[in-house]
Amino acid sequence: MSANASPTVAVTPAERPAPPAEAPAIASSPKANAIRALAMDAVEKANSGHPGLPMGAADVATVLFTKFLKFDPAAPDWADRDRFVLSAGHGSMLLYALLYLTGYSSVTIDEIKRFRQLGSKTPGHPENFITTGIETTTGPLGQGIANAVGMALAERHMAAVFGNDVVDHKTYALCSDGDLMEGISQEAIAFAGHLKLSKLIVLFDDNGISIDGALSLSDSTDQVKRFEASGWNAMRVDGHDHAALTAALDKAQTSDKPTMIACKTTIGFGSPNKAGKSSSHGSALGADEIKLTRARLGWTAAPFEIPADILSSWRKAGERGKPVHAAWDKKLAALDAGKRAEFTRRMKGELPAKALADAVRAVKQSLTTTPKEFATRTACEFALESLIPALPEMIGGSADLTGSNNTRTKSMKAMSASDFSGRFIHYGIREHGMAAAMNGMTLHGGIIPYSGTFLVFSDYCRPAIRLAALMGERVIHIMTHDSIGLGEDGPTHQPVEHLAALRAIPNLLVFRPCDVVETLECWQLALEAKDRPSVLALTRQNLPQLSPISLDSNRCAAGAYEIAAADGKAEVSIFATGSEVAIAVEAKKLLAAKGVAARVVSIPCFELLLEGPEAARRAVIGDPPVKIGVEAAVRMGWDAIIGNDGLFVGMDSFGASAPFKELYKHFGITADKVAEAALQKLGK
Ligand SMILES: Cc1ncc(C[n+]2csc(CCOP(=O)(O)OP(=O)(O)O)c2C)c(N)n1
Repeated sequence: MSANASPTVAVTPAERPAPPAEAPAIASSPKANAIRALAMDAVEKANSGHPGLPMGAADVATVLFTKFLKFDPAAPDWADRDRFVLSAGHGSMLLYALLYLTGYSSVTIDEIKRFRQLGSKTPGHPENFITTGIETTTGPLGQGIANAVGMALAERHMAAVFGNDVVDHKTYALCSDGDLMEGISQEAIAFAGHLKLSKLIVLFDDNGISIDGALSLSDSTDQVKRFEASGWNAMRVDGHDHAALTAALDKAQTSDKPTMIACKTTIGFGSPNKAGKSSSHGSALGADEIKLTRARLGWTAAPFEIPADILSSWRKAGERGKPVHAAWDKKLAALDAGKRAEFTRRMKGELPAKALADAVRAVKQSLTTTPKEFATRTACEFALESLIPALPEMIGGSADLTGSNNTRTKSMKAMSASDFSGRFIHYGIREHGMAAAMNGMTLHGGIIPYSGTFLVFSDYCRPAIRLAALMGERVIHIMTHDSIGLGEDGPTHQPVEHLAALRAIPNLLVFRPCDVVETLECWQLALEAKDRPSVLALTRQNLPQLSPISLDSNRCAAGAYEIAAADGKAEVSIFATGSEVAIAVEAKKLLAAKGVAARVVSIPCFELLLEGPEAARRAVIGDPPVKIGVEAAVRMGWDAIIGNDGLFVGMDSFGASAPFKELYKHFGITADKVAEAALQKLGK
């Protein structure tokens, strides 16, 4: 709470104590009351949900949606619409009410009646893949504001490339105390302030209440000062005073910095006994309290009914964007035809198929004549040197590990507050903020973002990666230093459980290529996976070029393939990923010297193998007497391939600090150990 700080705009309202049960009617906006009534009714009917935030933030949302937000309910995907992110996703009824009232066809009154029911367009938290008009999936607090930063950054980049005539919109986010308490919000705020994302406007629902009670139980941050310290323009307003809100939003329109407006509100506004209390946060008000609240707000319509004049004035607000949209269509039509086609292609997320195919083929051709012994992180940079010129939508970055991740090619200019046309982003040491901003960039459209950090820090990105997978968004994470093979940095930096943990996320592709050819092919697959995120786990240490090159096909597309066939009928199948494929190939030679025929299968992507046709899976896994998995990581997940009686050579503890070759020996991940294990199982 920040009651002692001086206001920048309008008045700082006094604390509003909850009024007694018999409180008299209060002056309130009928439009905002429509939101309040819908939130009360829907939560009551579902007997589940969060009425407090929608009731408290109804005035803020009303001013924003009726006076400022540029949108067209008839064209929810209009490229130049303002983006609105409800970062506090638990207040989903605020968004559903707004979509219904302004006239989006996705949310009807029947859908509001089906709030939180199976198959409805109104699930507990906003899901952008379910309900048209919702920009991003929120619920895990803090993600939305970081998504908004990515959206605002994407807007600046696209404007730099295609011009302000066709790209000129704002990004608004409504955040709660919880959003701003989460650590990710600091990453997002600091990054946005540094980049002077002046078209980003955060509306803070400053109600001083969270689930446990008053915010004073756990926080005493002055949020205005905090934002100011991060380079924002910040102000305080009475969040129920439409004139004050309008003045603040007006001021934000021309700011040269991102703006935060702390809107002092009362959670559960209008409820005589629950307003200002955490009891209105996350459960139905109850029939009696709803009755009292209606009386207090002067709301006489039946449940789920919006009086015609109020609905009509909301619908009129929804029509505001129509002429603006029509004018924009003309601006798009006036663009040079090539530029227009490119803008449209990029916003649709379509790849330049021929350019990509040509780039991949050219690199393969060069590797046919000049094989490379590269670390796969270097192989990644090698691939990027050809992919970056071919795909202008690729925007790279790193969380301060650029030289280690090899994600920046020679031609890439860094993005900055004074030049957003660059294609490389220095995210700073902000892995979580980076991953969430990348989600926002993809959601904005026109961009395929890729990151860089160490695989061990995928834990720091995980909540955002999970949401990318849930939303089905193409973001690509380059995660290097993918095992004990990173050596001397030791166990804090050596991932052992991370591959398994990432493979556990549904809809995420986890690639671990074994050499330069597979790295290129995995890049191609990640780019082509329009509806899912990918992680590429890459090595620090050099690896030989082992994969046979197929100019016209992508061997990694099946998830696994036989990289070295057995001489004769295989007694042993060795399955390996990434850096351990070379070890498996050595083990095969050792077994051959003992008269044992072995084959080696490289598995660059478990998901593609396990999702693929059963016959292909059976064929590549085969059924030899001995199956061995080799991966410098934990066994979890491997039984799907080697069976629970399969052998596994990998890690079952944390690593250690030493040169990498010594570590492989120390932890027994060597060709000798693989061959030994196979011979023992065969009784030889
Ligand atoms: C990362 C995360 N942690 C916890 C929760 C559970 N949760 C939902 S709302 C909330 C806090 C509510 O306080 P506030 O953000 O101030 O929202 P308000 O009470 O104003 O609606 C919590 C802890 C969550 N959604 N996301």
